[in-house]
Amino acid sequence: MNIIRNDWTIPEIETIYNTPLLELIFKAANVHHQYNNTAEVQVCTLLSIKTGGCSEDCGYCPQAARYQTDVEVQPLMKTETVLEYAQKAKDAGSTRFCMGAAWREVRDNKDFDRVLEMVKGVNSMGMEVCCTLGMLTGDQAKKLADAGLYAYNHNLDTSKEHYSDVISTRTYDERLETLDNVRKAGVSVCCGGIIGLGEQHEDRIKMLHTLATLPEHPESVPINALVPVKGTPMQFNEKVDIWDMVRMIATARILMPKAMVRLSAGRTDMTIPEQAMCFLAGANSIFAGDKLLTTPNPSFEDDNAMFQLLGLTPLEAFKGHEDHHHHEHGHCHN
Ligand code: SAM
Ligand code: DTB
Ligand code: SF4
Repeated sequence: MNIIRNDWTIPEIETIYNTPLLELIFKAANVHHQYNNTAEVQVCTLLSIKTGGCSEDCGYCPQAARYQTDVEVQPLMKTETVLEYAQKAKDAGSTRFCMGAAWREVRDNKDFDRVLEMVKGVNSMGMEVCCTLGMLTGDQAKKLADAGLYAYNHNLDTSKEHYSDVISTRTYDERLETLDNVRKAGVSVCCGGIIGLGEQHEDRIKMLHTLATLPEHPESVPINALVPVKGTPMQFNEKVDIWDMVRMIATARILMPKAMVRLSAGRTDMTIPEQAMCFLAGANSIFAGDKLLTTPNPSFEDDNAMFQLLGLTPLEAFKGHEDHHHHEHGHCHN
């Protein structure tokens, strides 16, 4: 069966998520092998272009101004500096460069103009450019698209029901609206969540349901394990169990066969065999470079060694979804 479905039901997803672990991994690995080249893993590099001092109250985030964390506030970087980082990432083998800003939303000002410049610059280097800047209007999404933006990251983080326990300064519907604006501008959608926020299994299932029943699946789905940061309300949250991570990745893979499922935050706490289990369960993308936005991540050297060991190769730029800009929205591949 080679069909992409957008009509998954909660009971169906529940059944998949609750499948005995090895059976679930086996099924996900099968789907992955059927739809994708399982040897190819996309390597993305993150750069925080504006750090800390954020007005939001996301309970997991070290960049929220209201929490006392060790993050140093930094205004928007110079374009030149950002392009230097992008070149380094490219030289290290990254094919996607993602710029993150600790903003609630984009405002139409000089800073946004500068981000548009950065997007143009990175795009002209032949890398896929991604941004994560908070909420966007339709107009702002179009401006980013015109500047050459390839993808936009905007996470749902958890279920609609659990959302207000994690964040009170914006709503789930506002998140969905931005995703819609991004989609309509013809930009590839990157949207996923975090586990370890004190949610129930039910919340994870509901979040996956929301993602898998969007009019079009996100082209990439980051699955983050909470990185507990000192000073945030979630600093003492329990460490995410590796098997929960595997279960989440496998379920995402089965529901959204063609999406890039990204094994995102949390890899510094995982061994290579544990990460291998995630790749087997369908993960086919990682963030590389020794820093995520503000927290540590494995080095390029360590990841290269892991790729060698596991027989993985970095995915070329623009290969994952070369038809993205050509196919009609709302139309499923088959
Ligand atoms: N401010 C923008 C926003 O919130 O959309 C963009 C940057 S924000 C830091 C990007 C994403 O990073 C969040 O949506 C969240 O999923 C993830 N994130 C932030 N802190 C994290 C943490 N401590 N552990 C895991 N993921 C985290
Ligand atoms: C995503 O889902 N994870 C990345 C990226 N998208 C922007 C961010 C992870 C941030 C982890 C905490 C930090 O480094 O500040
Ligand atoms: Fe701000 Fe984004 Fe962090 Fe929330 S996740 S506090 S919006 S930077």
